[in-house]
Amino acid sequence: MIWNPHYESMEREKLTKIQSDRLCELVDRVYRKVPFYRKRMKEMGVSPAGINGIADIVKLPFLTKDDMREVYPFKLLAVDPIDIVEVHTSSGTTGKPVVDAYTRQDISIWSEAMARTLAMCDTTRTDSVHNAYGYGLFTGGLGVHYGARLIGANVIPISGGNTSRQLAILQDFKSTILTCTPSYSLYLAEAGREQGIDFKKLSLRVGLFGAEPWSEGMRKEIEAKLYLKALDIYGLTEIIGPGVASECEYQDGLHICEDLFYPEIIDPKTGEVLPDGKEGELVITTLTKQGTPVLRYRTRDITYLNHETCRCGRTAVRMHRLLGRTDDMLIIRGVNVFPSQIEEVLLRIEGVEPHYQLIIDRQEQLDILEVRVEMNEQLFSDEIKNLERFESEISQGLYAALGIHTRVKLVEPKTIPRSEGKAKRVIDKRQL
Ligand code: DLL
Repeated sequence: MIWNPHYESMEREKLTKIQSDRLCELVDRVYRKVPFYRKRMKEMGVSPAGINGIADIVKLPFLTKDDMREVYPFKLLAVDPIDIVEVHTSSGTTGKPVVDAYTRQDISIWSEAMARTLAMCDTTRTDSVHNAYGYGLFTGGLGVHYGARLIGANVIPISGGNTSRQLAILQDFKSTILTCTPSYSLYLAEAGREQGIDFKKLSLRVGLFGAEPWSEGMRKEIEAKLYLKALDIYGLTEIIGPGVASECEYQDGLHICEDLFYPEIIDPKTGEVLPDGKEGELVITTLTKQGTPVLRYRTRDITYLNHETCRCGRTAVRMHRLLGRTDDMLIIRGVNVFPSQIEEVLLRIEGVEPHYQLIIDRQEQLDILEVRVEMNEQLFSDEIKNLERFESEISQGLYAALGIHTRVKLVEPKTIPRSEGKAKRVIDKRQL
C-alpha cells in the first residue's frame, strides 16, 4: 500500500519543481531568521537571490556534526520559541547532544513520513504495533507512535526494556508489527526461546528495524528466528528522527521521502556531488521543516542512490542500506575496516550467533583487532579440534574480506552483552 501516491509516485519533473520551490522558500526563510545560516551563506558569497532551483543546492554550505554542537541548544531555531511543541535529542554520548525542535507542523510532517514508512508493510487500522523503540528524548518511540496514530493502527507504546513483559504482551495482545532495533529483536528471540515461546505461533508478520547498522546476514537471522519479514528503516535526529527513508516489501533499497528530505551523495574528502550508484556520504536538506531546518547536513552515513522506479510503483529515490559511517570506519594498521564487513563474514558461517564485539588495542605500536564471536550451544560443547577448525574458518573469511589478520576469540554462549536499544559493538581502547 502506498500511503501518499501523489508524492511517493510522482513524475520526476513535477517532483523536481516541488523540490525547487521548497528549497527557494527554505533558503529565503533561514537567511532571514537564522543568523548562523546567514553568516555561513555570506561567507560562501551566496544569498537567496542566487538560489533559483534545486540544482543550485550545491552553492549552499554544508552543515556538520561539529556545527550542530556549536548551535546547541537552539541556535538553529527558525521560528518563535513559543511555536515549539516538542523537543528531541540524540544520545550525545560523544559530546553535546543534537537538538531537534518541532513545531506542530513539523510533528505533522513526521507523522506523514512515518505513516508512509508503516504503509510500506501494509499497516492498516487492523494492525497492532508493538513499539519497543525507546520513548523519551530518543526519536524512535514517538516517531513510530505518530505514524501509527495517523494510520489509525493500535500502538502498544511498550518502549525498551523489561524483556519478559515484552514477550508476554507480544503473545497476549497478538501484535502484528514489531518495531525496535535489530539487535533487540534478536534478544527478544533468544529470551523467548528460553521461555519456550514458539514464535511461529505469534501473530507478528513484519518488523521495522533500524537506528543502528545491520546486515543482510542479520536480516536472515531475524526473519528465521522471529518468523516475520524484516524491513529496514532509517532516520536521524538532525533531520526528523525515523521516517527519512524506508524499505518496501521488495527489500531492495530504502525509499527516501524526497519531497520532504532532499538527498545528495558526496565524496567525503572533496565534497563533490556523486552520481547514482557511487558510494559516498549522504547529505540531507529538510525541505519543509519549520522549527530547526537543516541545510545540506553531512550525515556521515555511507550509501549510494538509485533513481530507477521500484517494482512497488514508487518513484521516490532509493538509498542502499547503509554501508557504514565515515566515523565508524576503523583504521587498523592503515587499512580501512567497517564493522558491517565483519558482520557479513561472521553471519555467513554456521554456528556463529549474531552477537559479536570488536576490541581494538595497540601493542608495541601495532594495532590489534580482536573479533569476539559468540558460539551457539551446540558448537560450544564440541571438541577442541573442531573449535580450532571453526576459529580458523572465521579468520580466513575475515582475511579474505578485509585483507588484514585479526585475532578471533570464540566466547561462550550469552557472554556478549545484549542491548535493549542500540548495540555497542566496537570497543576502541586506543583512544583511552
Ligand atoms: O536512530 C532514528 C531512528 C529511530 C531510526 C528508529 C530508525 C529507527 P539517531 O539516534 O540520531 O536517530 O541516530 C542516527 O543512526 O545517522 C545512522 O548512523 C544510524 N542509523 C539509523 N537508522 C539506521 C539503519 C535514530 N536503518 C544514526 N541502518 C544514523 C543503519 C542506521 N544505521
